[in-house]
Amino acid sequence: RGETTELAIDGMTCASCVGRVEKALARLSGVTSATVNLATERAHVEYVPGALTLGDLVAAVEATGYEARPLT
Ligand code: 9UX
Repeated sequence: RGETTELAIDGMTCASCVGRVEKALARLSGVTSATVNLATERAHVEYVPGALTLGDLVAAVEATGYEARPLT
């Protein structure tokens, strides 16, 4: 088990958005788990410590077309 963090995600309006954001995060090298909750508009991410920065997570989400803000 690695590091965990939460991101606030803006711009998701349907379940497919959730899938897109989860996929964008899970694709990053070092991410071991990414789950997105549409109701709370939050992403929960587990990753290998030191493998990436919060900025990398934010950039991956924003490249997919949503807004992201680290909560930790
Ligand atoms: Mo649903 Mo999200 O039709 O970008 S995939 S709104």
